[in-house]
Amino acid sequence: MNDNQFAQFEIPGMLEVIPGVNELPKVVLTHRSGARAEVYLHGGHVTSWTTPGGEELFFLSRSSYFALDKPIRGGIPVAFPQFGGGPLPQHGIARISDWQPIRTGVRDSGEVMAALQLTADDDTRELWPHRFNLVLEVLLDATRLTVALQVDNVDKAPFDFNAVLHTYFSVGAITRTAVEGLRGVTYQDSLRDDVREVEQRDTIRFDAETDRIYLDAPPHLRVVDETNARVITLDSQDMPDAVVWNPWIAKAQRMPDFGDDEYREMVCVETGIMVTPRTLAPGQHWRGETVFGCEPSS
Ligand code: TA6
Repeated sequence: MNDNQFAQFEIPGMLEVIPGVNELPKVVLTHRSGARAEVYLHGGHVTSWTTPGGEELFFLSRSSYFALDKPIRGGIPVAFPQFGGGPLPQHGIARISDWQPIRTGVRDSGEVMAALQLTADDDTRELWPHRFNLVLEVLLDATRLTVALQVDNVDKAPFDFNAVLHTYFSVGAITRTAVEGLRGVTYQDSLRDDVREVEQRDTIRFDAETDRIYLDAPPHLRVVDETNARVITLDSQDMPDAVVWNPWIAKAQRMPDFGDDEYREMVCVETGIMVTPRTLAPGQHWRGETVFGCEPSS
């Protein structure tokens, strides 16, 4: 990355583009409160969100790859246009592609904004033969991080897509962590041949591998991190489904870019279009967002 390649996007004291791990370029947003966020151009991948007091709220594996042909393990992988397995690479092409910054700024109320874009090219069309624009917009203030995905069909034919923020949260201890807001929601259990059942629990706790897709989930979810006495809130718009995932022991050991014991310090609560793909006609636009908030727990 040469020095002035991204100079036009930088805002002194609030937004810079600097070399990250393995010299991969990352956008660093700093809010006047001291809150910070980091987004790698590789994958359009948010890897860090810290409070004004310096608490890291996203999990990032100490074994993560930072390589152009591999996804980063942790933060917010963007799954597009496919969620999970299928004809494309696992979780699609967006998280293993290189994005470009397209705009940055500071709102009147002080939020710091950065938008990155992935545009279809020969490489993506080789895997997925459609012309699209995918934009990730990040907005940072003292207590919230808003992450929006926008898809434009710039092709002459419709296409179907999934779009997911596959968010990894850092927690003090998975055995003292709870996910709330999903009682009464039908889920598909990825560990039991996608059997569908209704969530009976107000508070979901963890004592084994958990991998469930909740269909038509409520827009407001909570991740209660008892060890750190904090609650992460998720408020989504047009992100109809949610996933709750922890690999637990055996799966953690099978993942080369994930420490054997790291399952203890993370939980994924993912938001987006996971099950029924959305269809975009030529010229159509979709936008979904999740507002992440952090508040002390009583
Ligand atoms: O969202 C849950 C999930 O689909 C799990 O089944 C697990 O595979 C996880 O995503 C991580 O997938 P990845 O391809 O990033 O290793």
